[in-house]
Amino acid sequence: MVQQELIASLERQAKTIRCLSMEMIGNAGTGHPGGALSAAEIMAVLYFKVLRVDPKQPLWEDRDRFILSKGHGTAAWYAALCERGFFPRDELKLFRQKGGILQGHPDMRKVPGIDMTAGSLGMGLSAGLGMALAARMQNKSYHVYTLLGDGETQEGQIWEAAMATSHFKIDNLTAILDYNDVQLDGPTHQVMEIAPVPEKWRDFGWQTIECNGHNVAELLAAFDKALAVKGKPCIIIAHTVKGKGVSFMENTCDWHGVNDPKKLPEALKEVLSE
Ligand SMILES: Cc1ncc(C[n+]2csc(CCOP(=O)(O)OP(=O)(O)O)c2C)c(N)n1
Ligand SMILES: [Mg+2]
Repeated sequence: MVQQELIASLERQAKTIRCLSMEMIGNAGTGHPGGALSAAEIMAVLYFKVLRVDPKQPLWEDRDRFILSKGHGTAAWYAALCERGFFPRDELKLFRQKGGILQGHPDMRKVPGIDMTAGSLGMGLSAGLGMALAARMQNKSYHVYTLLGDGETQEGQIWEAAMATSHFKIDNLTAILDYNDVQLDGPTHQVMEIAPVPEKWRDFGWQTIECNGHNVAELLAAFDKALAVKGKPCIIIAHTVKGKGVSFMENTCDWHGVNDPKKLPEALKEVLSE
């Protein structure tokens, strides 16, 4: 596929991910719209270009691993997994419902394509480091990707894992930071400032790459560059907008979780018409 076609198709996938996310959250009347919408392009690029996975063999031993460390962002992840063929669309209707496999937070025992359970923030990078070390010990060539929330990086465990990852010179793991500068209860810089972000990660021995997390071409270039880094881990700092695509959800913590279920049909209408 030529680059322009690839970009256009990934943009379409990101739109589908937004629409399915709003449909799922709308059906359930509950969920986390803000952090799902900010990760739509990241998910599209991962699942439709970057990750070597096979929906027909979800447990293929050489598959790349992906961990959604910000586990509340499941709506976007389930949408991507479904579109990639891991389970049928009907399953999405049971998001956050009894009898379905798609819980609010991801469960590796229930959902094909999910390698790590999450929801308690701060743990995904440590799990990813374990997987990356396992690949090294077993002479496997798979790559591990972990998506972190910016508020999540206030957790101490993230920095313990960051230090260990560079200590072990791990270069088969890429972290992605969904840097939307909003967390559950306010702007991240007000709740507890995490800046200067690239400097902090570099001080911990990481290579850093910054990009616009809603620009598919920039994300593609960032993932390419990250794979070329040798001898140390790399983090893609993706600048994003929480709630991206729904005017009344953008840049606010009010829609971290569902604020007013009655407004969800309007959110779906906005992403459909984008
Ligand atoms: C250890 C832990 N503490 C608190 C929470 C509650 N919680 C869920 S999401 C969230 C905010 C996360 O913000 P951020 O990482 O910036 O995610 P995003 O903006 O992408 O939604 C919090 C505090 C949690 N899930 N786990
Ligand atoms: Mg955030």
